[in-house]
Amino acid sequence: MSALVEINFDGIIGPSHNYAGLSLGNIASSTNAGETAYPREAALQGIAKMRHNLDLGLAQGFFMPLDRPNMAWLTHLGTTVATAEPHLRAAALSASSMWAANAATVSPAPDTIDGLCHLTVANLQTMPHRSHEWTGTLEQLRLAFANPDHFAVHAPVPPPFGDEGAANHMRVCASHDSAGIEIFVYGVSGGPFPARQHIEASKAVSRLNQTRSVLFVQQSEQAIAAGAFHNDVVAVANEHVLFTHEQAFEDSARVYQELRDRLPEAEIIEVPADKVGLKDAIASYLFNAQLVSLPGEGGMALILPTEAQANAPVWAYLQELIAGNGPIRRLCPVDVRQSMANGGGPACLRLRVVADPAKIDERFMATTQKLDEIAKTVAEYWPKSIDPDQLSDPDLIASIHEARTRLLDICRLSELDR
Ligand code: SUG
Repeated sequence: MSALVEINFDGIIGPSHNYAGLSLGNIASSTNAGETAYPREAALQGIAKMRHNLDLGLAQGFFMPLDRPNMAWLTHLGTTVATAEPHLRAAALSASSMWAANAATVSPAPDTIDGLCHLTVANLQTMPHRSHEWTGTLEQLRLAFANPDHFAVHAPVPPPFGDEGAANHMRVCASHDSAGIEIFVYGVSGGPFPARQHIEASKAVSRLNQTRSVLFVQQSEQAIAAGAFHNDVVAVANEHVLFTHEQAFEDSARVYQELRDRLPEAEIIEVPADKVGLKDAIASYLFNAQLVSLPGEGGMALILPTEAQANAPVWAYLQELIAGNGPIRRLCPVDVRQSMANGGGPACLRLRVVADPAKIDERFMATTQKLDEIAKTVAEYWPKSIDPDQLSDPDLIASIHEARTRLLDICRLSELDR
């Protein structure tokens, strides 16, 4: 009897959430640089999304925010919060671990040679503010997925090969608990913007994760240049469905053919550029939806950012999509605007793990009651607002630290308090 289900682990949005404009090639991050951020509201939006997904009958987990500012990182750079240049201070304070899709690449047990569920932590080395996430992430994943009979957690691929985790990885399979084809999407060039996923990193992750059936696919230069800094901004897969923009891949015909050859029941929903242009796709984060299988005969649902509903061509396309007889039956807009303003949609906020929930440390598994307690702590301790020019304020730094400590405490995860 297989007990494997898809669990979405969301990164709880940390108390230092701010808009520092740190991600070149991420249009929302650049556009909103310098704006006032609202960490409390941001975290409550994330918690409401988790609650919504629990209410749909989906399994849900979460990760703790990392300790910010990262003092150890600043020390290695020979500086401190007080003396650091503003760009380094902002990088040390970033709450970017909220985007759990970049935490690791997960290859579930049915896909791997040794039958374990493998997780390789992403090195995120292209962006300085993300390059120091992996130590805290590794520590947390080793705790959550500690059971060696079911999981293997790997340290990141070494530099210089950039790896951005599950944001550039898709899995196509007949059902979550059957063997899948794992698609690793890498970039070669992004025009004016960096290609953050290196093919050598993708290959290394596929080896570490012991995957059996893989496809290495080049992301289109056009997509990266238009602002798709990760593949999950232009494509998403769930079970036998690949939902993708026409211009997501350099050679889409080959990708579709390979998929159909290996899994005849694969269904490819390609959104044509003349219905939804890359610009609207990226501004609305249409593809950064969580494409999920609802329990029972519910079919699939797209958990979309409200920005997709507000975009006329995108919403018109989606109405047409669900009116047809396809696998996607339901649209669920969710408000994650605070994260969206830094380029992080519903799918960025979560890491998918197909596993038996009973084998995971239960402290990381969500229930409505736990989410209520977390929301209470957030409401009490998360800063209401942060302006970028406040980042050196010692009182703010102290309150950010205290907020996280309180959260770890109520989640019985104080061993992560370092
Ligand atoms: O890495 N934004 C993140 C958004 C990550 C989205 N994740 C996925 N697509 N899976 C990034 O670009 C902005 C931080 C700032 O500018 O303050 C930032 O890091």
